[in-house]
Amino acid sequence: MKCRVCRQPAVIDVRRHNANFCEEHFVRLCRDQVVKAIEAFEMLSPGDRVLVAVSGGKDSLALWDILLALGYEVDGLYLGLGIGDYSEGSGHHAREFAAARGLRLLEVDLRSEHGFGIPDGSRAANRPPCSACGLSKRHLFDRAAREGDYDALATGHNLDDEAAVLFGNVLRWEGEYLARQMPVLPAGNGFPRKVKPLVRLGERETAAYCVLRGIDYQVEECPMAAGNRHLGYKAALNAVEAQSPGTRHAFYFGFLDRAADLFRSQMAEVDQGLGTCATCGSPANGEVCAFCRLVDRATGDRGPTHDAAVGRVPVRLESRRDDGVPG
Ligand code: Q46
Ligand code: ZN
Ligand code: ZN
Repeated sequence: MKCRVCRQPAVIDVRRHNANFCEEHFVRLCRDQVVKAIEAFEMLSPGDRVLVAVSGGKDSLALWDILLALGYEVDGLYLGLGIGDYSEGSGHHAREFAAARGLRLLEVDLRSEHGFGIPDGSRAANRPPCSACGLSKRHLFDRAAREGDYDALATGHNLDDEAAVLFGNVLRWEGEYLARQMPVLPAGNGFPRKVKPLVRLGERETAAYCVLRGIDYQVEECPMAAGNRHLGYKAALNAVEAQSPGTRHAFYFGFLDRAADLFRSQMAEVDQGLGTCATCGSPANGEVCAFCRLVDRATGDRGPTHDAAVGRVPVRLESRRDDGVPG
């Protein structure tokens, strides 16, 4: 097995590209794929200040490393979800990565700052954990990017994630979600610009990138993911990809090229009528935003915000489920 570029012994095969690579050229391939995505979708401009949502897993740490190598000014943001050992481990990996490189890592802790962790809060609010978690992440990431005046918020969603979310949304013809399933969403309505620079890399590649770069990441998956639909969609696409390498890429990028525009009008409809949350100042459908309503329910607070707004507004409209993954 020889590297396609230099003919030296290869360390990894990438079936989608029908090629093998040595360490140096694989690392270069990953960075080139990120550059390609950034340029094709005009995600970032040179000199942008970027905030990366860091979970301590392979994707977000690979993303942070690659954006730094490409010369962007990048800080990290870690959100403590209060999910026992999993959160302990993920926080540890995020902090280690930042400390070893002298990087700035912002931290928000759901339990100490908002009074609940995902397992207990979702139970109290009677919401599936990944739904409460996704809503909390979107809200707190957006808020941190806005308050820190970053040019963009970057997340580590990779090709496998995005294709699986697309698959789920297509199976149910979720027009609003399909309208938002772009690798870049412009700033506006109080939301920061959001970018997904890893959409041209699969998760096997981000894992290999971390190993080759000596990045120690959290391998353990979140225990709350077990049995969720997203994993089922991923498994289904893995089976198709194993039979026919390149199908996942063709499915996702074919959608972006040929179908995404058909759903755009639904995005505009959803964005109309967004106001400002009376409690926290974030964008909101109604008086109080979905996150503040979640906090009320998760902490059992039956104060005025709860009485005024809980249950009145369908959370799905405001929640802009644009980052796809259950989290
Ligand atoms: S962290 Fe959160 Fe994920 Fe855990 S609770 Fe679900 S959404 S699975 S990526
Ligand atoms: Zn090589
Ligand atoms: Zn709010």
